[in-house]
Amino acid sequence: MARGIAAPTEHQELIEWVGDIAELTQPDEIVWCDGSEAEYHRLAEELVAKGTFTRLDPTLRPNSYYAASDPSDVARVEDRTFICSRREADAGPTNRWKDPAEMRAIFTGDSSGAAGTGGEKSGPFGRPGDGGLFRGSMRGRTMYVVPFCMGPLGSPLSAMGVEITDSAYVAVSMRTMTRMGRAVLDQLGTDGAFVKAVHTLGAPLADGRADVPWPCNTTKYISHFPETREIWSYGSGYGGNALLGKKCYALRIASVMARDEGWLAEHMLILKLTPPRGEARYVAAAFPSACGKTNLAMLEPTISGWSVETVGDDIAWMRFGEDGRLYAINPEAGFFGVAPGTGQHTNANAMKTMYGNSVFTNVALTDDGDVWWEGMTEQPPAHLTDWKGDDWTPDSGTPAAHPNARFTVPAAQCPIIAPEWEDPRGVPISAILFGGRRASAVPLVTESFDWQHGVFLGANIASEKTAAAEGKVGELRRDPFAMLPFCGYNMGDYFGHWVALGKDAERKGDRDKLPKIYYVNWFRKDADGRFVWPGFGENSRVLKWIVERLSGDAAGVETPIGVLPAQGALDTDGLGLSPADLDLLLTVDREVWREEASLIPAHLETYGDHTPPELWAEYEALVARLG
Ligand code: GTP
Ligand code: SPV
Ligand code: MN
Repeated sequence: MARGIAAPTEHQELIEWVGDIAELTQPDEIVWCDGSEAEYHRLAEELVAKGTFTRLDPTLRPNSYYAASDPSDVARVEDRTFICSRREADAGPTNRWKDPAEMRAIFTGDSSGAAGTGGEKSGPFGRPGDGGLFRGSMRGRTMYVVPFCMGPLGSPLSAMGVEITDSAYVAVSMRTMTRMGRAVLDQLGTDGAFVKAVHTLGAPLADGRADVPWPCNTTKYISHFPETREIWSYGSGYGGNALLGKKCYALRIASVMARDEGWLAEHMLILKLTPPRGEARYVAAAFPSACGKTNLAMLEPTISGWSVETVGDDIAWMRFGEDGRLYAINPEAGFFGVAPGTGQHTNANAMKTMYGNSVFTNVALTDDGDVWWEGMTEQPPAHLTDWKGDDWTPDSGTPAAHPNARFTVPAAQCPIIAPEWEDPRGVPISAILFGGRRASAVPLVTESFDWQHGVFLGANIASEKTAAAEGKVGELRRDPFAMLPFCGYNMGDYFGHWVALGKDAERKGDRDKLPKIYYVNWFRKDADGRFVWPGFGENSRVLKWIVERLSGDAAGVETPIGVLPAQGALDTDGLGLSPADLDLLLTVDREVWREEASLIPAHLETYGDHTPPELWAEYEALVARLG
């Protein structure tokens, strides 16, 4: 950890940029993070002293901390998230757009519109006193310079960034979530490319003003400049808004890089599945936020002889290799997972992963200095301190943990982490799963007819909203490819990119090497509102059918919406599902699906002439099959 202005690098562009941001934001001090364990401990100590962190009992959970956010700063703020492309059409109808010059003026007060050039002004961001949210926003605070790498260091599939932040919570979290510090500066050398990411809590400490445990601002901006590959985040300390390597870079900016360079940056888990006999397969799956990626990635199969290992739980970067196969890396080094619902019976591997070296945000505190949340154990403790800091008992009538409470843990601690999870070449993907929360209509599993039909299924993902973002929980919304909040450009063009990759493969004669695409739904409910499918470890049965389909060993029946397991092909032995349950999970009700199909044109029309004609053709074909 280097204090003061002396930079531990000779990368001139980086040094100048850090100087510019310091001049704009006016921190008391600049610290270059080296990513060492000693630095982590020192920052954690400082956070304990400030009241942001509460140290958990080290005999129960070593080197672990509890943090409670400001009650207003608990999730991603989608309506404050902006894509500032030069042309509004490039942000598309589902992102909030602002002109880049206008957004810069809001941040820096410099209305000249020239990014990074000072002209006749005193600095690159205009004169002090010109206003702008970032001007002086770090006063009284330390500015941390956090060099990070998304993906294994040195992998041709990886990419680097530097986050400047005035939050020590962000700095320590970035150490868990990314490869961070000295080694990244070394890799950057004197002229390596990096994404510039600036984050401020927007809570400067004016003369003598006391700090609070979770500083933030009621004004928030999560802004992306896709053409210049920059991120500016203001006013929030919450993960998805503040850990800029994650959703802001690895999805929003990276999806633009991927479009330009012919690869894919996706909201997907990556898992390795090994059958009792036969070779291991790698599967990627996109489900919307809080819809089961972490759980599927760490699944404990209930069927004997099968094993699952984890490669990633939230983001996949994928590129076609020389051999025509699609290779994926997990760009992250940690898990930032949903705590509620995670327990010994649902996700024992996640529980083991967070044995120590973990940060828990917005969970509840037990009286003996550990953490708890709904679903961790069947019986809640008799007394807790809830996420708001209030006394809590099982009779309180409110959740003890916020529904979007999260754990932050190193991926390497996962007991089933795949040995190849950091392989610089990535892992070859055999199947891609799409899915969401659907109480009705959508079967347990559907196989697409081909890549293009699979793209159509991904484009039509609809899911009931969860607590991962601000807004009404439970409302059904379209979340194409589980990327609605994360696509950094026009979603219609993104569909086109997926279609084009399939056509490329076909042209090269690699059609059969494309991953097969499936649609799954663990969340079907019966008339009493009960989940019909037991989910979690039992989802291995669906993975089994999928892998057996890949090797031609499982039977399927064609339906108007895709191929479903033939009778008896899905292993449901010992589940005790009634014939009515099975029927609900594995049949396509034409009437219901005509209704579903009738909603598709309005969805595709959202993107106007950016919607690829191939998706309209898929829609027409669906309607024809439904009769
Ligand atoms: P993000 O980190 O927000 O992107 O979410 P995620 O997709 O990784 O979601 P996660 O696996 O953390 O699951 C979120 C919630 O869904 C948890 O409360 C889980 O208990 C619940 N869940 C996960 N898998 C299943 C399942 O198979 N069935 C049911 N009923 N619930 C599930
Ligand atoms: C999600 O909301 O999809 C997450 C958590 O994985 S966050 O990093 O906050 O976006
Ligand atoms: Mn996510």
